[in-house]
Amino acid sequence: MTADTHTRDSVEGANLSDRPSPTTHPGIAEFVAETAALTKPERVQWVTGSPEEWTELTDALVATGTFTRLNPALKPNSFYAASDPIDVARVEDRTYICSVDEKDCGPTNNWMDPQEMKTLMRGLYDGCMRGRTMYVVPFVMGHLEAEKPMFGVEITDSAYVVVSMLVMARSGTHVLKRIEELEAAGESPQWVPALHSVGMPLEPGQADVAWPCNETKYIVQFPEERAIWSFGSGYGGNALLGKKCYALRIASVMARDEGWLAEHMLILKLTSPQGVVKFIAAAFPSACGKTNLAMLRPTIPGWKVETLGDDIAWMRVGEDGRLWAVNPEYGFFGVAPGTNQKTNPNAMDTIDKGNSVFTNVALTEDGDIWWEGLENTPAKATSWKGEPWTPDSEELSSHPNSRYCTPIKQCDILAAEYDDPRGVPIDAILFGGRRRTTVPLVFEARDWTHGTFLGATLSSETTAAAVGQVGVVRRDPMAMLPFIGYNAGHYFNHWITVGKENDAAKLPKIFYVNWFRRDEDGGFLWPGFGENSRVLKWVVERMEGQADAVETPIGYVPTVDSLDVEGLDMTRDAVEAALAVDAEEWQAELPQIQEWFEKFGDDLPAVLWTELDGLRARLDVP
Ligand code: GTP
Ligand code: SPV
Ligand code: MN
Repeated sequence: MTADTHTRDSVEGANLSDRPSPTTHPGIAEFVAETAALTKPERVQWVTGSPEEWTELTDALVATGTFTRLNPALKPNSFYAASDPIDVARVEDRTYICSVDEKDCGPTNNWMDPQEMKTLMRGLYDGCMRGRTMYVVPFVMGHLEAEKPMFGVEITDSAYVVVSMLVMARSGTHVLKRIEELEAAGESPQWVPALHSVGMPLEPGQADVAWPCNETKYIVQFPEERAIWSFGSGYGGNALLGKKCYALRIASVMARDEGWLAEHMLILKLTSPQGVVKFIAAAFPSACGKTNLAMLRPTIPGWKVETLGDDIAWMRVGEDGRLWAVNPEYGFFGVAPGTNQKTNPNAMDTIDKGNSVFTNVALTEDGDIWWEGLENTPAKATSWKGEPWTPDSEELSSHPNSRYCTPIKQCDILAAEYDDPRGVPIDAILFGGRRRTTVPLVFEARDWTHGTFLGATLSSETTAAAVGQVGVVRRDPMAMLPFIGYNAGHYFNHWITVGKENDAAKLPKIFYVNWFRRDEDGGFLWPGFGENSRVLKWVVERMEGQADAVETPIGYVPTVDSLDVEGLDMTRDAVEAALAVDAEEWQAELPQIQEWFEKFGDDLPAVLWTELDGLRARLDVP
């Protein structure tokens, strides 16, 4: 250690110990003290969640150039941010599940020995917060009043992350108070330590940049310890650690151990014209339509959709044998491009209320935001890269994974049940992906095990939500490929077990959908968005025993007449094409599924092989 850093250490040490510890919780106090000693920040700030603090944080972000305040007449209390172009999406190849035993991580995750990873990362964290503020964000995923609240404490050196966490998760002093109360009552509440740094210390006199980050990135989960270490990125899924890292990767491990499910699913409430209410959960891979379906405005008369969640569902079998779901989040972190008053009016109304952060979209001259697909194309704008942009520009104005971050409470169609810690009983689960061919608009699984097979073999084109090639078909089981915190073979088995140990009649019915099938000219066969209400109607009518279906080798597909296409500008041929099950196309899937299953060796539940054999036989392949 140089004399210089030594001096700074002592100053910082004095700084920290001068203050009374803001928490009586020994574990949290220790996490904060140890992290400060390692990362050596200039100061430590406990995040309260007060409006004054929000103002201070956002003013500071405007001062450093990270934020541009949007025109308050158009988007009150809202901000524009542009990231470093090397930090725009989740980094799956830098994401690790550091289980003690490599076998528990499974063939679909990156693994490193936890001690080795910690040694490596301690090296990166050493002094990484120099010149910065270390923020401590107490948060809870799900309800504070839950029977067993799912607490977390995120330490971060990014004010952008703090502001985003305040939107996306219930955060601040009231959460810390609750942890302390439970602790004092001898309940030892569980909390996940989540450490985040952008990995860009500031030397004395060094000017900051608008989007600090590091070329080296690590997004690491320690499943046995229930701990998260993230380094080098400020982007949503890599940095807002309550979201994918906790509510999916760590929570999926807790769910395995405790007999529940942590899933990459939206939750919606659907009411029919007759007043029949159904709750539907749906798992589609990243940037494949969850937010849009969750907030759908039905085009068919008399039907109503209300939103409960757009990204994550935690589901437990209740005493009544039904599967009850809650959304652990407090905001939406939605894909911007393609969102407009036609495709998703409810999202537009939510962000128009303000209190939102927009990242990597375009900034207009009147201080509003714009992106590809939004109405009122501006004559001039500044692109996400900070360059002048016009409609004639060759480059996109907005990154394809640009996002809005907005409070869920601002959504006009938020269902009242969102605030119920018990959640809602799920009637149907939809799996779906982005496939140009092969997969019909909708079909129904034969039973829970077959539904698990459909989930386990879910395939979709890759999207801009993760760094890497876009448009490549891959298996994305239950839309959880990047989010299963343990061996995916064991995860499939967990799903099978939920079906076995419970009354199948009370569990949700499982369906599979594909809004993205194309015609010969490359156009979408199905109009999508609000028109997807027609598919939801068929799903409800199937559950009520009212809609016809044809039994095909892959499952139950609507008859052309059972799908309500009244008023749709679609020929009967086009509807048939959207629903078609082509035996040859499905035969071509078989070797791919076989290869996918072989990855898991003995860890794949045998019944999934049986399901594959059944499909093969029904497709008349010897
Ligand atoms: P994550 O937040 O990444 O988990 O994604 P998501 O599943 O919530 O995806 P989202 O609803 O934001 O949709 C991603 C993209 O798909 C957007 O550009 C949408 O406009 C587009 N999209 C959504 N639904 C449909 C649909 O029914 N048809 C078509 N063609 N596109 C759709
Ligand atoms: C996803 O990629 O599935 C998202 C966005 O929902 S992020 O939270 O950044 O992972
Ligand atoms: Mn997601």
